[in-house]
Amino acid sequence: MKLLIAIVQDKDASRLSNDFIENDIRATRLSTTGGFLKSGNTTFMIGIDEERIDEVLSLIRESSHTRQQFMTPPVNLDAQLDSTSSYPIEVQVGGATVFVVPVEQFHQF
Ligand code: 2BA
Repeated sequence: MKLLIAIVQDKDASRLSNDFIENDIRATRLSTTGGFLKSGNTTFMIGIDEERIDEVLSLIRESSHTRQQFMTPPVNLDAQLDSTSSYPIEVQVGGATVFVVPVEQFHQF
């Protein structure tokens, strides 16, 4: 068994959640926050047999979209006055970030 940790954008999470249910894939959905943009995203924890990893990755790939987002960097008071550092910058987010982690033991009591 492996644990897939998949970080997806909130806009893609509902569809992916439904895809998991339709395909009998057990998942736990967590509300998380991106460390860089400090905006909400969704993290799925999926315990799955090794032979189904590709199936899960395909579902994640199909439902996760790349989007452009804007973020305003924090103002640096030490910077020179003509600095453009407080202007919004465009950041590309997604599709999905996925970690595949070995599972030593799995119990359900
Ligand atoms: P955030 O940390 O909010 O990052 C959002 C997007 O901002 C990232 O998209 C990336 O394009 C950009 N970004 C992140 N850190 C940056 C930096 N230091 N300088 C410039 N641009 C930066 P994604 O790479 O698609 O990541 C989407 C979300 O996935 C991240 O949200 C974070 O929650 C998670 N994530 C990505 N890589 C991760 C990693 N190695 N470990 C843990 N979480 C990760």
